[in-house]
Amino acid sequence: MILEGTPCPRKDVGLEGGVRSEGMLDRLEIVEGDITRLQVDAIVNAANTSLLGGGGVDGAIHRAAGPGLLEECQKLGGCPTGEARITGGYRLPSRWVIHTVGPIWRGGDHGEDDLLGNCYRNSLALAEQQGIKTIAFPAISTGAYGFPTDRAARIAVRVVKRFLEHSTTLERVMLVAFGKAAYETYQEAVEEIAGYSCPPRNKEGSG
Ligand code: AR6
Repeated sequence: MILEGTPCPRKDVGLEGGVRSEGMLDRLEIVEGDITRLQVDAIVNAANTSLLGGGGVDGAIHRAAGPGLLEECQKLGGCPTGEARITGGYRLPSRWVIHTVGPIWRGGDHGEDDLLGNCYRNSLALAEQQGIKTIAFPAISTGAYGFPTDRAARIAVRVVKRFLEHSTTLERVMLVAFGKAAYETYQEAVEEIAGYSCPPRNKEGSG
């Protein structure tokens, strides 16, 4: 296992109102750990509009990918908030990196929710265009950009859920929680929005 924690969901209790999105339920997973170690087709970077690197997950991705990533990013000419761009993954285990720019939290009435939703939607659309089957997202905007984590988790789950209801090419979408609290926040969001229970973190067999 590369990551700690138990993928979620395992338990399919269906969606409320009798509408079952058969495939969606086992294509959305919550995992805890370092996104740079994930063996997926693409990892998403929570970048800034320059696309020239920074701290947080952006810094970790650039460090793990090596200088080739920055060289390619320099040719992209930046990226507006809410949009997404794709590059290679260089020394990362993932073949691609999708860079998206989350909104800076300014109290919630400056379009932050829509912009954050756009990040997930545009990244997933780009992945689909590229034929990517497995993709992992960090909790965009919830670090340096100050977006409240529970609100961001609900937006992430809602957008991914809707997208998967229409996508036939994406096989697995992972929401990566960096730490226990973030994992629990995602658990709650999945239970509330997708209508199923996640297993407790680090259940049986992990101590
Ligand atoms: N794996 C998974 N998640 C991580 C990792 C990791 N290795 N490292 C941090 N996180 P942030 P933002 C989580 O600040 O808020 C950068 O300087 C972290 O706990 O990385 O979108 C950019 O260049 C948090 O939940 O991104 C921008 O200037 C989440 O990733 C700015 O920060 C996002 O935190 C973007 O801020």
